[in-house]
Amino acid sequence: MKSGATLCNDAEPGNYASMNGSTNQTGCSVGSFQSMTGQSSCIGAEVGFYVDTDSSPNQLACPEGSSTTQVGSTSPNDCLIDTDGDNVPDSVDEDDDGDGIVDSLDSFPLDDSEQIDTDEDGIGDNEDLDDDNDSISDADELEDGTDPLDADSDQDGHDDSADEFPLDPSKWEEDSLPGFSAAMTLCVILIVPMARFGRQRN
Ligand SMILES: [Ca+2]
Ligand SMILES: [Ca+2]
Ligand SMILES: [Ca+2]
Ligand SMILES: [Ca+2]
Repeated sequence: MKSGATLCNDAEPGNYASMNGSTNQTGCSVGSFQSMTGQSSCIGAEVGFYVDTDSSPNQLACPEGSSTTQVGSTSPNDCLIDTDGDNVPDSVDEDDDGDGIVDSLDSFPLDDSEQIDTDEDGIGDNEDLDDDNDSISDADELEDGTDPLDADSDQDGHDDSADEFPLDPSKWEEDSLPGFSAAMTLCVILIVPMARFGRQRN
């Protein structure tokens, strides 16, 4: 206020006056701003914003896809990558892509459209047309009643694609006997008649 004046001046934007009788205003420090006149304090830059100059009337937003971790940031360097744009940077966000699956359980922590890769071929189950990589498409497996997430639906050691009875754990091909491999089945077919023939000759 000038000597002899009867009215006080309001502190200007970017400044404040904290005490009655102030003869001058004080500029806001870096990391804070004041957009209004006549204020007694400044406001710390909000999360996602920074102020890198003194006496600033406004705060600056971080570039898209980045955020600060706390209020009062003083530099654009405080803006860190924030994949899901929730103002929690990836470095401190437990779910970087914001798909509801925490990073430690998410096979695609930076892709909110994928979470699981059953056959670990690098293509997420949502995009992968053959989730268990047994050469039978998910659509065909659902139609056939086999498990699209398990290459060996009946757990008999023979993948669905090589199993004529993919839902019957006791056999996997037309000529196989329950519990016998194809080679053993062939032996039984050949040896039993030969043994009989041998007995007949004796
Ligand atoms: Ca985030
Ligand atoms: Ca996630
Ligand atoms: Ca896959
Ligand atoms: Ca399949």
